[in-house]
Amino acid sequence: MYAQMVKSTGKGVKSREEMTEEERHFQDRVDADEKIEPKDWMPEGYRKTLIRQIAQHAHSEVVGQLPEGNWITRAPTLERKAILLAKVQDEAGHGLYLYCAAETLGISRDELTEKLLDGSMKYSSIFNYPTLNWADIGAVGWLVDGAAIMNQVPLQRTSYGPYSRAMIRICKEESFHQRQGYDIMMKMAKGTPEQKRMAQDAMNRFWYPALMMFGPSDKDSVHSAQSMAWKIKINTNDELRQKFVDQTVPQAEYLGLTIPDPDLKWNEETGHYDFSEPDWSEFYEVLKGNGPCNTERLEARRKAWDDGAWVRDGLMAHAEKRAARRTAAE
Ligand code: BYC
Repeated sequence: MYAQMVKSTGKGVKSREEMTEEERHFQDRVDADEKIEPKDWMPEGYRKTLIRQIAQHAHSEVVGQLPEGNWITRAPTLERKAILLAKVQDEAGHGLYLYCAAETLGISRDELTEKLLDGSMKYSSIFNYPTLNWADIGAVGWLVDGAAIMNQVPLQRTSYGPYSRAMIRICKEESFHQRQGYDIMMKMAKGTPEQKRMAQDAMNRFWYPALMMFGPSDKDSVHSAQSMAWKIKINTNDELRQKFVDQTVPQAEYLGLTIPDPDLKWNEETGHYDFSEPDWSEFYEVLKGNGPCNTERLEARRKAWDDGAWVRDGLMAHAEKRAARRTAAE
């Protein structure tokens, strides 16, 4: 498997001969599908890549609450409000499991938050797009959570134990999220002509940003080769994007919605849909901080961090007092 990987994607991955004894042993464990646990020896690059990917994912869960939280007070019915509230709370939970998984690699949650707020760590590009109306909440659940699951189901088999275990629970909840999004889209798409128009408009705006969630095309992906050799990633970005398109097109057809891509068509020979690539220059602009909502999202997170300072201080003071009392009693 490892040899195959190096041959197919090559770049930047050490050959067995270039590895130290420890690295070879580590790679053998990964190849044998053994889970790597926090106290095990691991290459520094493995630790760093995991921290980057897990934290980026955790930040995405937390920032991802913002575009949806925006509609909790305006949900059309009490039932929809309760469902959306539960979903947004789930995202906070996902962030928590992931921050805990990252902490097992020797970095604190505070440090990770600071890196998000100073812009040195990323979160998913998708959350820099606005949710303009209720149909967008359907599109986010269906397309964004749908893309997230496509990426996250294989990550249940990732080589790092705490990450893979966090992912198992997250995936269960994400499936519910995707279904609730599709349910909203079904109501809208089968509703009045105005509701159908809104559903189509949401689809038009979220389709390409959802495709971008899988990251740059394989030829431009910086980390894929090494991350796949270490089984931090199980599939390439393009493989997952293709799977997502193949899964989503029939769902859109069932809704009676049109995918905003005139070149989308079924390819008999490959057994997959051919589709147009997203505008990668837009993707890189969003990554640089120039998406429609980058500034607003980071401002909201900075405000939440500052507003929560008194809670963190209070908890620390309480913990210190308890520790002092315990020491005095000993
Ligand atoms: N957004 O070498 P590549 C969710 C960066 S869903 C921003 O291919 P990699 C949720 C990448 O970090 C979303 N940045 O990278 C859903 C790298 O830059 P750096 C979260 C992106 O890591 C619903 C550069 O581009 N899911 O949470 O091998 C509701 C080159 O890319 C993006 C995850 O994070 C992007 N879309 O592959 C609430 C899943 N794509 O770091 C919440 C775990 C790429 O070198 N993550 N970049 O400066 C992964 O599977 C991988 O990290 C990715 C990227 C497939 C995303």
